[in-house]
Amino acid sequence: MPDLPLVARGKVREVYDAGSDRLLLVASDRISAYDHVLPTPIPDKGRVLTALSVWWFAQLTPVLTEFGATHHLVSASDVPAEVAGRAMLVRRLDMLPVECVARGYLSGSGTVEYQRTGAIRDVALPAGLVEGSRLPEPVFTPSTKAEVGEHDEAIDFATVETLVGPPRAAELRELTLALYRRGAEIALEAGIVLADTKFEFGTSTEGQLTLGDEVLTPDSSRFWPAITWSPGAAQPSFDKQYVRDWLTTSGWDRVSPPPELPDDVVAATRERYVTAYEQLTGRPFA
Ligand code: Q0T
Repeated sequence: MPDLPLVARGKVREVYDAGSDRLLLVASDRISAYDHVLPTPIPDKGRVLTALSVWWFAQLTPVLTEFGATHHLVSASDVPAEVAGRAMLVRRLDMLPVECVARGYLSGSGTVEYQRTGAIRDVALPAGLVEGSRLPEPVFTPSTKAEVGEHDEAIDFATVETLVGPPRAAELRELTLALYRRGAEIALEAGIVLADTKFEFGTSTEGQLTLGDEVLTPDSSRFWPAITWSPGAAQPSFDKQYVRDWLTTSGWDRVSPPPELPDDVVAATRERYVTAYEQLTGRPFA
């Protein structure tokens, strides 16, 4: 949409070339569920997720500084008018080919692998955990970005070492866990369980380890309301529960193109994103 060369288009956002060593990340109002992008946008989703990410970059700066690292955000205000509020001007990085996942609770693909093997790749876990259980310690469960349409593939730590070298691999694991711990602590104070999240890192032109992408949003993380947290069954998703519940009862087969969402589901989902932002930041969403 801005008058810049498109570099990449994802399911719910776009990346533009913004000149020498800069990119413009633009979040859309599109929402995905069950691996499909829905035809109905959620008004303000792009602005809420961008504002949340910007807020988290500031919250996490002390952790990054401890590790001699930084983040890629340059400005969320110096952006083209057409995308104001839902765009971030960032430093262009050499991205590391590892999705840095931290999990503090068992869920999703983590539960599936744990039930089969008692571990997630090379990370052994205690017996008796169920969907939604809090882990004794947060764990680093990296993955590789899959080809378009495929799911990310879990990899073991030795594979991370092969991909980025042993010293960088160790740094990624420790920094990922430190960022997750701080993020989960802040979220829990606001009544939100941060079950897991995915970070992406790169190196700056000067060689500094740099946190990229969007951070600790509902699109890159699992947020659960703390008040209903109850291990043993799937936890309600903070943001998409109304959408998933409605799609389930709609009769959609999860294969055909998904149906349009009704207005009440759109409104309730928009409210969930705004509530997540306001609850976490303590600020009204403008
Ligand atoms: C990236 C260089 O393409 C992506 O999403 C699909 C639309 C994700 N992605 C981001 C980069 C970034 C960032 N963030 C950066 N700062 N520098 N590349 C590459 N892919």
